Amino acid sequence: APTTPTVGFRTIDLRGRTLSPGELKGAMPRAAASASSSEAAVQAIIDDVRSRGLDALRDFARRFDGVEREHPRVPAGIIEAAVAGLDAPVRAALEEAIRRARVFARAQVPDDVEVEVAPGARLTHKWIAVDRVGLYVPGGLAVYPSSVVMNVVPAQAAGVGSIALASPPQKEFGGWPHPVILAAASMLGITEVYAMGGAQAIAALAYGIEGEGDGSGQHAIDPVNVITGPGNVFVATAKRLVRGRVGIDSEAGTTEIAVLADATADAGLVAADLVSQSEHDPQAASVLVTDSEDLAAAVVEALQGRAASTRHADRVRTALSGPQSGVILVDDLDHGIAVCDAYAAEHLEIQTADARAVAGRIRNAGAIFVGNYSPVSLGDYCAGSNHVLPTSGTAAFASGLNVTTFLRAVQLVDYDREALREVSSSIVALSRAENLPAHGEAVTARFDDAL
Ligand code: HSO
Ligand code: ZN
Repeated sequence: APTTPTVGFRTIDLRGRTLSPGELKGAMPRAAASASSSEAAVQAIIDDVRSRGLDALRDFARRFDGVEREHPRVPAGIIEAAVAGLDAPVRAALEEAIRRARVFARAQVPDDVEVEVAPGARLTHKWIAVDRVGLYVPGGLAVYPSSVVMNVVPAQAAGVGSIALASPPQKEFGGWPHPVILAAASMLGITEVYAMGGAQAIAALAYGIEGEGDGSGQHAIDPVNVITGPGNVFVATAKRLVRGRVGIDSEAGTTEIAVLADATADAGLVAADLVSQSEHDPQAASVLVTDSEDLAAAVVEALQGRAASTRHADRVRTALSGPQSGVILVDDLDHGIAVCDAYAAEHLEIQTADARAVAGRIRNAGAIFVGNYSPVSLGDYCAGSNHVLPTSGTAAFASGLNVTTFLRAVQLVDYDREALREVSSSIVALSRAENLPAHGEAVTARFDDAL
């Protein structure tokens, strides 16, 4: 008899069923959207940070993080010590991760577009980086120095001039963020780091924090224009609540992996990849989509062994057994692709014959991992791609973190006299149609000689 609890990987059998797009979406293994029950609590935290500033941050650090300190700014000496104490192989790995991420991010920088829509009528679509950004790096069940790289590299490639980083204070590290997070920040040239987490960190970045009443008028923390980075439900809710005042990236919630596999897939590898992401969180989602009953059975079998022996066995077992995880049986590959598009996974692995062609047909996913040698773990750390990706189906309309997250496009309008004269009657006609004649008059005033 097995001494370890089994993994209850559920089965959703969609074979032979014709579902409408709405029904198909409803059939996906997703936990009911976390209600906005926390919204009022999060708004209260934001309001408190706005009105009491540093005092509020101090209180929240005590209450939520069990940490006592005057100011959240991480002193240079603490960052230097973290760099000095960095394990050599970890440093080398971070360097490689940064190098690859920079190559990809720099290549993403879009060119400005300049056109002449008529003689002398010039338009430019011009990209400009936002002035200042706040990057959030979580530190809950795990700490994520890799997320420092994922946030900072595209912001720098975009040309953002001022970057602040926030990460929760860790009691076991003297109330500062995890030293590997500090070291990673320093390797990227980031020195403005704050030990603050949760909704209070998002509020401080969005609204800024006044300095102590020393009459200097100096902000202790300057407000930012854009906040990015993954976080727990409080962080995600806070980002939603401050949106509008600042820009935010797409919702990067609890991690998800979907694998589209056929009979040619290696069940052991599929299981390894499903387990890898489920170690993030008991709520993590691991989904297998396949037209092969034999493969499904082999994966479920392999999951039992892996789940039993892995370090975070409890978390993994809970995640795999939850309603958000399981195998979806489909009729064939076309059906599988439709199901993957309906699910719109944060990460989608393609482990089928001709994986590249199949990947080319996928429309909804945060990131697609093609074939046997592109596991999600590669993308989590060292592929050069970004691991801050849209979750819970938002990949149907949102993108993962990238250079354009930190850019705006300004439209430059540059007509000469003749070019304006050319369209003046159109402007007058439309301004009359909208009962806004002064709009037309602003144009005809330039050609009074012609009236
Ligand atoms: N899979 C996570 C990112 C991560 N994994 C960081 C390990 N460290 C969300 O994409
Ligand atoms: Zn991961």
